[in-house]
This record gives sequence, C-alpha cells and structure tokens, in this order.
Amino acid sequence: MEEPLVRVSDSGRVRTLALNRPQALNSFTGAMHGELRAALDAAAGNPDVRCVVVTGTGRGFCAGQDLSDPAVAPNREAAGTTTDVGSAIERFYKPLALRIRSMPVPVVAAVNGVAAGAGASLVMTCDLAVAAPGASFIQAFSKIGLVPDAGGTWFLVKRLGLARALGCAMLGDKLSAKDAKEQGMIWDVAAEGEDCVEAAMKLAQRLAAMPTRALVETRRLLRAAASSELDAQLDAERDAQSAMGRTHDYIEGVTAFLQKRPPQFKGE
Ligand code: T3D
Repeated sequence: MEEPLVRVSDSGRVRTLALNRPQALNSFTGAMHGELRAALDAAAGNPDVRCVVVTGTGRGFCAGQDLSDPAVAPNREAAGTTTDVGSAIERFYKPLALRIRSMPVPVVAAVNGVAAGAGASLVMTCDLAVAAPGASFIQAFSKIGLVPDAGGTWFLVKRLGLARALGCAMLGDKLSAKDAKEQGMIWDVAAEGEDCVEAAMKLAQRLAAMPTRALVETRRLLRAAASSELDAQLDAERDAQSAMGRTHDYIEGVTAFLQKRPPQFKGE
C-alpha cells in the first residue's frame, strides 16, 4: 500500500497530522496539500477531536513549497507556457492558512526540525508551537527571489515586530529554536533530550481537556485585537462573553469550582 502524504493518528482527544514526505523535508506538493486539507476538514468535523497537532516525519518539519514540482517550475515559459506562482498561493496556501485559522479546536505545531519558507508560515498559523531544540526557522523566500507567503509577512510583523521581521525576511538566515522562542515566533522549546512531539502532545492533551470553544473564541478576539480600536474590542469581548456565558463549559466550570472538583469540559 502507498504511504500517505499525511499520516493521521489519534491519542485520546488529540489528532496528530504528520506531513510525510521525509525524503524532501516534507515540502509541499499539490497532492500533499490535498491530503492535509482533507485531514484538517475531517478533524474539524469530528466532535471527538478536541485538539490537533501538526508535525513532520523524518528530520524536517516542512521545507515549504517543493521546488522540483513542475507546476511551479520557473522555466515553463521557455517551454511555451507561463507559470503564475501566485496561482499556487491562491489554490493551496491561502486556503490552508484560512482553514487552520478557522479550526474549531486549538492547533499545536510540533516543530521536529527545519521549517523553511511556507513551512515556517505554517508554524506561525498554528495557535501554539513547540520546537525541538535543534529545529530552525528560515525565511527561505528571499534566497529564490520570492516574498514571504502563506501569511508569512502578516505573522512575522505581528509576532516579531517590524525590525526583526525585516531582518529575517530579507536575510533569510536560520533562526534557532531558542531565538525563535525568545523573539516570540513560537511558544516553547522542548527540553534537551525530550521528544518535541511528546512535549507538544502534553500541551495538546491539556488543551483538549479545556473549554475549547472558549479557547477558539479567545484566538479570534486576540487576532482581531491587533486591528481594532479599544471600544470596538470591548464590544467584541462583551458579545463573545454573552455567548460563552450560555455554554455548557461555563456552567460546568463555575459548578466544579464551587463544588471543589475538577471540571469536565466538552467544548460546548
Ligand atoms: O513556488 C510556489 O509555488 C510559491 C510558494 C512558495 C512557498 C515557499 O515555501 S517558497 C520557499 C521554498 N523552500 C525553500 O526554498 C527551501 C529549500 N530548502 C532548503 O533551503 C534546504 O533544504 C533547508 C535549509 C530547508 C534544509 O537544508 P539541509 O541541508 O538540512 O537539507 P538538504 O540537503 O538541502 O535537503 C534534504 C533533501 O530535501 C534534498 O534532497 P536530496 O538531495 O537528498 O535528494 C533536498 O533537495 C530536498 N529538499 C529540501 N527542501 C526542498 C527539497 N526538495 C524540494 N523542494 C524543497 N523546498
């Protein structure tokens, strides 16, 4: 049987999606995009899945677009056809970023190795990222005459600030996991000797037991905050709180607190 390009596995309420083209550092082909999209849709539609982990097999996390994919080959013009690299963004990378951003549960990246180009953007699209101590992040775009994509320009400025975003994107230097954490690109680095997927899994299991609907609303509000005025944000918080105040999880959270027992959240 042919190996899947995205390996899907479940551990309790956490679903792990592992990009699986290790021979090319899990760089994206159209087929891998298709499998990842289907796996994300399936996770989003399954109420038993309360958190998703995205990782890579082999020594890399994801090296961005597969540059040997004929669909993006820059020399097609010579063969009488033209290549619009933007069409790959429209068809694959934009829907991927929007799909992850709208997942109904938290998404954690377990960055097991190098994340380059759109692979680094993928990390930043996830809610939280835990990297292996040896992982690295490379804005590889400038090395091949492209601009950061798949949300890269947006995430870099918001997470790192303009000065660091410009340095990373223009120079394309390797950022270590430790520096990525210190600069706000990722949430954490696994301890030396600890498997980063296991570290991410611990975090994911913890998130999966939390009131995930409120976590997803929190994601939405925090992302909107960057472009909102305070009065509009106060209104948005009020409206979200009205909705959260009617959830099972709010009633359960308060009841459990008063009864001095651990809450049993359902994400409802
Ligand atoms: O183009 C569009 O459609 C628009 C969308 C663009 C989005 C993008 O992501 S653009 C950026 C594309 N990515 C890159 O430019 C990164 C290219 N890769 C590298 O610079 C290096 O591989 C790394 C710095 C990531 C890792 O270096 P290293 O020395 O650890 O590994 P390596 O030896 O370079 O790579 C290992 C193998 O993976 C190698 O194959 P081989 O020689 O063993 O058969 C290499 O060719 C392959 N590989 C790595 N990255 C890619 C790739 N093959 C195809 N595409 C890749 N992106």
